[in-house]
Amino acid sequence: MSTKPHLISFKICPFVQRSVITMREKGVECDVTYIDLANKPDWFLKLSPLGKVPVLQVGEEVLFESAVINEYLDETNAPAYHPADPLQRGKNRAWIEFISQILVDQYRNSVAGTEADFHQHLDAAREKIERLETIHRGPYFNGDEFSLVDAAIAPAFTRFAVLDEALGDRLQLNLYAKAPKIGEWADRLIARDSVQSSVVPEFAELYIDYLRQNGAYPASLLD
Ligand SMILES: N[C@@H](CCC(=O)N[C@@H](CS)C(=O)NCC(=O)O)C(=O)O
Repeated sequence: MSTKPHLISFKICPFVQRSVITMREKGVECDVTYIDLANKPDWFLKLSPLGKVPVLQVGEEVLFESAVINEYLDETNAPAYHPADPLQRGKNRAWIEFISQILVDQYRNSVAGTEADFHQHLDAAREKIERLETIHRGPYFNGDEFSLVDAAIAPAFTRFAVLDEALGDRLQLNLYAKAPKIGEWADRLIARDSVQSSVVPEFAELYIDYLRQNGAYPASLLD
């Protein structure tokens, strides 16, 4: 039997991507099973208490919630990406939760059915990005070293970049106009090997297809 952890994934899930980035950064190998969230297998529902990915199986044990999985990976594979100081570690955890809300805004923005909804959720994400601008140290969230906060936000940058690449002239996302440090952070993280290799090669097509299948406003601009 394999001793590698087993990740249960959905190819375009940003929360799964967080854990894959952490594994890539730390050189942790894992087995991956992709599932279709529109048709969840029974074995998955038995494992995942909330019916959500990511799930990480470690031997007979099951972990869920991306922030928890990332802390487990961090604690069991050096070097540590969470600060040693309890106050700083707590702050990092708090900002990871804040960034989870950007992922929610980003999801709602991308699948919005109308232009008004699209802008409402884009504005919510932009507001949070501008707030991050006031506390971001650079080049990474805590300064020189990559951290779990960097792993947490990179999937948002990945998805906004795909939308910008496909539809930038029509959508005018302008996310970083008032947050130049966050714009640089996005470019730096997107260029990182761990982030590049954290999604399947056909990610951009799958993502756009998903928006089309969901009747999303941004996808309607492609036709
Ligand atoms: N808080 C969770 C969020 C995970 C999540 O929302 N995963 C989505 C896919 S990106 C999911 O599995 N959704 C299935 C559902 O809600 O039915 C985490 O950080 O792991």
